[in-house]
Amino acid sequence: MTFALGAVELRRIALPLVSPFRTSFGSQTERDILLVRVELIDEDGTASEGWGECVALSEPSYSPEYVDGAEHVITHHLLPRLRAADRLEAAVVAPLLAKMHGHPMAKAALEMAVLDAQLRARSTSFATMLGVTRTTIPSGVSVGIHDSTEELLAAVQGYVDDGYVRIKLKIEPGFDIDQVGAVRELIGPDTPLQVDANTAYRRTDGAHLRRLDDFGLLLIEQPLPEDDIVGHAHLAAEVETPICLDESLVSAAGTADAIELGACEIANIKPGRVGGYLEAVRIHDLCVTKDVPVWCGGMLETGIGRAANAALAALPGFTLPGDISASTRFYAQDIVTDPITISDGHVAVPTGVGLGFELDMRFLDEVTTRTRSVP
Ligand code: OSB
Ligand code: MG
Repeated sequence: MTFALGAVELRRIALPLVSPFRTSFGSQTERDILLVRVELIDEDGTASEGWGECVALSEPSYSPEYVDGAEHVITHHLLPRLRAADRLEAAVVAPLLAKMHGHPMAKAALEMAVLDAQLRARSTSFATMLGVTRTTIPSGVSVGIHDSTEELLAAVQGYVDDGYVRIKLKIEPGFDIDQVGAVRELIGPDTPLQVDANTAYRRTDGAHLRRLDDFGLLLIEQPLPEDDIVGHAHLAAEVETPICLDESLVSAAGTADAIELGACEIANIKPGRVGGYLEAVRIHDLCVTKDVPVWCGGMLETGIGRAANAALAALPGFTLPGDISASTRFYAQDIVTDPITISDGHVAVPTGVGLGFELDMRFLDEVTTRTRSVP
């Protein structure tokens, strides 16, 4: 069953966060998200709808992409190339777009919408397509930078009470050693703890970051700028805590190189950052053969991306808890009728058709700020 591309709609939504989320690259209070709706038409003329979520943030502060840019490149450079294809399915999206450099988050949103539609057309789920057998996955939470250590500890305690099995702390110079030590003291030695610097340190910070070795962390995520692979390799030799890459990993080929160089002892896989779920699976497979543990990152997704991530993270190489928290960690209300919830520290792997979510169209319309049909 292959498809022709029918109607395409780009929708922007605004969702307020339940509390500000601050990282070393900035603070967010609201999420401005681009959704892609596609129709795939099968040989009999039957249309199937699919939705993709673009994880680009409002500003190019995490990576070079940003939501207005993603909408522009999709409209003017990516969609015309999909329109020209006569046999569309998720597997051909990346090859069709390969001549356009960069923009992995924009490409991933398109591939995701096509994937959702084709799975629905075939009445099957993403979990089934992936062949996963786990029915639940452990749930970790990402905790932002706070104005004081007291506020940080209160936030962490709340997430521990919610049942999260792994805590990740955002850090930056001036909000690191003391705060991580205080959290370790609060949660005790046995609760898995890790940190994420979002590129806030420099090569000369090795001795400083080595002080984190005292706290029994699972990993240090992306301490150095994304292009500094050799710096991460040096740091990995200097610091006992494993070095994990996030921003640096944008493809399977680049991930293989980073592993080869000793820069990537653990991999954070984010489908949007690497151009889609199919490339994410290839990175997972590569890491399994290289014995590199992987976990699934997050980008404050709605129920669309959160469902797909929960299925992906059920693959066997995802041996560490991901940033797949309950929808309520970020949003008072989700745009799906079946938001991800946490129970006993775990989230259920979605089994519904498509990527595994159903939209709450009433609420979606309420939070929509703009809808455009793209020819
Ligand atoms: O670096 O992992 C990151 C959110 C936005 C951009 C980058 C990152 C994050 C998070 C939150 O840490 C992860 C989540 O969605 O829970
Ligand atoms: Mg990160």
